[in-house]
Amino acid sequence: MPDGINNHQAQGGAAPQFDAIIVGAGFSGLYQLHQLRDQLGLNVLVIEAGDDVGGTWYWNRYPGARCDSESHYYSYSFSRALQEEWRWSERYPEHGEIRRYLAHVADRFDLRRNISLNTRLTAARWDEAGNRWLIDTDTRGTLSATVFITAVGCLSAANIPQIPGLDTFKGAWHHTGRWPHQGVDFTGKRVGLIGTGSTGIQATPVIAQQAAQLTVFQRTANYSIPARNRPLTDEEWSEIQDSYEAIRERARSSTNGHPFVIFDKSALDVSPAERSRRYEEAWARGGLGFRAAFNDLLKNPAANATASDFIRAKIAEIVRDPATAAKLTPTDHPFASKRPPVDTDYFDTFNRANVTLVDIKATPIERIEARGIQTTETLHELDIIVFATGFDALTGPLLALGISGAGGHNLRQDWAAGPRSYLGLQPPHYPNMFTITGPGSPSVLTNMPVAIEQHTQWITACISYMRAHGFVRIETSEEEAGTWVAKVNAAANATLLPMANSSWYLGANVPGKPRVFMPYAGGMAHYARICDEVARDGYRGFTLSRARQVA
Ligand code: N01
Repeated sequence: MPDGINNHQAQGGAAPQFDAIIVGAGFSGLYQLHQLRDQLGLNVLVIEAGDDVGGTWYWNRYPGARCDSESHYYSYSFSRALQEEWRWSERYPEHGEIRRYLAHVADRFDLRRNISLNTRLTAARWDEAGNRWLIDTDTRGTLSATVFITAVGCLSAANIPQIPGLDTFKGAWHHTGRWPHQGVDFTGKRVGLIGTGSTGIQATPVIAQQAAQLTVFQRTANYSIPARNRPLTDEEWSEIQDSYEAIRERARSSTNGHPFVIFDKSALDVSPAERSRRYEEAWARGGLGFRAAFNDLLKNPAANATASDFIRAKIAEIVRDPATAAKLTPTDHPFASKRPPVDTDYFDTFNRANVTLVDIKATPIERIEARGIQTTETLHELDIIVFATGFDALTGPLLALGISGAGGHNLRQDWAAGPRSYLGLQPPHYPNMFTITGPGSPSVLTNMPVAIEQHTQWITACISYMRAHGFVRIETSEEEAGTWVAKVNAAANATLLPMANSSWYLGANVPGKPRVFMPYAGGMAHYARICDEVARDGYRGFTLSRARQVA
């Protein structure tokens, strides 16, 4: 049993008290625990619904699941020893390897004794009189903490479309974000896969190799860049080790947490021949760094059109059937205005005899029935349906927690028209609560570990400051949140990001969700500077109170 949890409640005692309760044992929760416990000496508990650590990578075990950030920087930078002892095997880490890494981190820093696995938070309530959070759980009753920290990730609430008739389907169906741990055997099966975002694009080529027949149901055609995954050689690894600090520094001082060197020219300031050479080089290198081929691809529509056209031409080159190539060609949004997928043989997979593409904008899904998916055109008979339909991103995981704050506030009601939060770190009316990579912070627009380390370190410094100065309560105001939300909107509007109508950044993928651009697009390094200034100014925008003021 983790430290601090005892059978108080079974004996009818008060809720066990902690200095901090963290929900989620992925990248954020593990590091936040390490800092609060081992730097500040706090009594901390992490609550985790899964039966092991891993967060996103605990749940996302679908075929082909691997990170699109490169392994050597999709990792923690806070411990040089950890960095030196962990050897990544491939350019991009596969889901199992990331889980092994996070399990190693949990063991190495002896974190497990403060993690309560198989424990689901069922509600979190601010107790004004006690100036504490009361955290209801399914297995350990009610716990109490001075500080409540959400480390639930941005992409953890599965979006399963409400297609009529799903319950009548005689085969099996799975959402990629809730993949069975024992895996799914596609051998000899007729498989239908719905969704062509990063996940569907990773899963399609792998499922196609095993299934008898794969039918991909595409609503929006997507740009995708080849990953060019491969094993990392010893020579490459030793080069990485030699320049690790510089790589980390570049990642931290970038706009997106990746250590890419952005070519410092507009795509329009070079000759067509040079532009094409640069795109070819970026395509050959592969990965998300394609966006760094020029410095204005996400700002200038004309510059972006050159990249979009280049990728469209590649699709036409790779896919042999012109009608399929045309369906796969994105036309309704600029490249990278949705999160660009990174693939291994995605477009080429449509050259296989056992793979079919269905454009469900042209022939929408009407219903699911016992034998398969019925579109307006035909019945696709299937044994297995894979929902690669993404997530109720950013707000979904937080709203699922059932959080109620001060003065009768309830997060679901407060965010009915979109998330309102100061710096993406705390909503008004929720004292002593922090949201790691919450909406309004750069989060999903970055290489996540960089955003996570910045947030958790900031939160740790804030709690340390409060304790050093005798503060017991920190809260922000509607005014601060409103000003910050305006900045989040302005930052998005300075880019092409809001131009993708179907983007989950805007909540557009979930019916009924307010259309609000949720992450902060002003750049990771710039955002970190703002957070540092806020701290330096005595936590400007927050009100800090001492015990007697609170009482
Ligand atoms: O989800 P998505 P994802 N009927 O929302 C379609 C991260 N990630 O799981 O575009 C039919 O992008 C939807 O269509 P449309 C990464 O940040 C990271 O693929 O809304 N189709 C779309 O095609 C990524 O961006 C890694 O028109 C429906 C697809 O389903 C994020 O996760 C790896 C539908 C969903 O695409 C989400 O990616 C994988 C419906 N009712 C993912 N509803 C890393 O490497 C939705 N769709 C770290």
